[in-house]
Amino acid sequence: MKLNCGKHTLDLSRPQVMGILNTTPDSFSDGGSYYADGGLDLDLVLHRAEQICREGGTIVDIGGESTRPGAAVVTEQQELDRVVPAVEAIHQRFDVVISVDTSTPSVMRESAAAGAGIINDVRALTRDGALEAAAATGLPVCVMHMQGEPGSMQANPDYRDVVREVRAYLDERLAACVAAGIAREKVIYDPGFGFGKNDQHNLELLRRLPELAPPDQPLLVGLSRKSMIGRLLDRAVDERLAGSLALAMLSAQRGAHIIRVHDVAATADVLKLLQLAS
Ligand code: 7PJ
Repeated sequence: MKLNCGKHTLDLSRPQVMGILNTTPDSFSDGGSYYADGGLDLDLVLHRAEQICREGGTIVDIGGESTRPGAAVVTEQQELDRVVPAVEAIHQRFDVVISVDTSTPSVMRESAAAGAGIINDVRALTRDGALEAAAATGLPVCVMHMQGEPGSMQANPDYRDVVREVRAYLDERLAACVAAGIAREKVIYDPGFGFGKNDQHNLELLRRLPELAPPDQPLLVGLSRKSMIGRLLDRAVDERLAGSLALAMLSAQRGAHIIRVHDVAATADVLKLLQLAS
């Protein structure tokens, strides 16, 4: 399976590592890392992008909105200011696919113009104008499942059959994407681990990962350092590497094509050995 991302093509016959770069002041793991003197520092952003590339990441995922419960609401202009200059700077210097983690139509359009290669939307292109904006870029889109809204989604997640419900939602978003003119093979499925799911829901989604997407659809998984690992293993955010690696390998074995992570080098090692031993 191949994924055409503008001037780059990703080979999804082996799992690809997507490295996380949050240009937010307040994300749970790397929030505020790229700020100096109160503003976003593009040199720090470029340093992180360089690290992701050097360590074996083939996609850099740039986000300008924290979806952590309780995070500050970001305005459209703030998001544009955090994301678009970062996309432009990375695009000029590195031969890597740039993914933008956004639900905002103007951020999709301007990021694509600045060189982005994937649109990654935790709201699955449900905001007004998002489907049209994403379709107009011609880029692949990642549609993620979420139950509820970031501020309250973990209060009381509720499903009869979490796998069937997540799958049905993603199938519905695929149909909406295709109706809007996005090529079917450019729609990436993502169950949205931790987005309106308790630990049992997340574990059931992991166990039955192959049921979550049609076999010919790209599948992205994000579990890196998430609070489920913290709760199941009783580990603080900076003690979740082993747990994250275990889940990255499990996901790849169960069919994930793109693994979204903070710890790129360690994940790339694990996936390389998995490939060699498969
Ligand atoms: C995900 C994401 C995910 C996709 C975040 C965090 C929260 N995008 N953005 N999938 N998670 N596609 O990293 O813990 O799971 S932000």
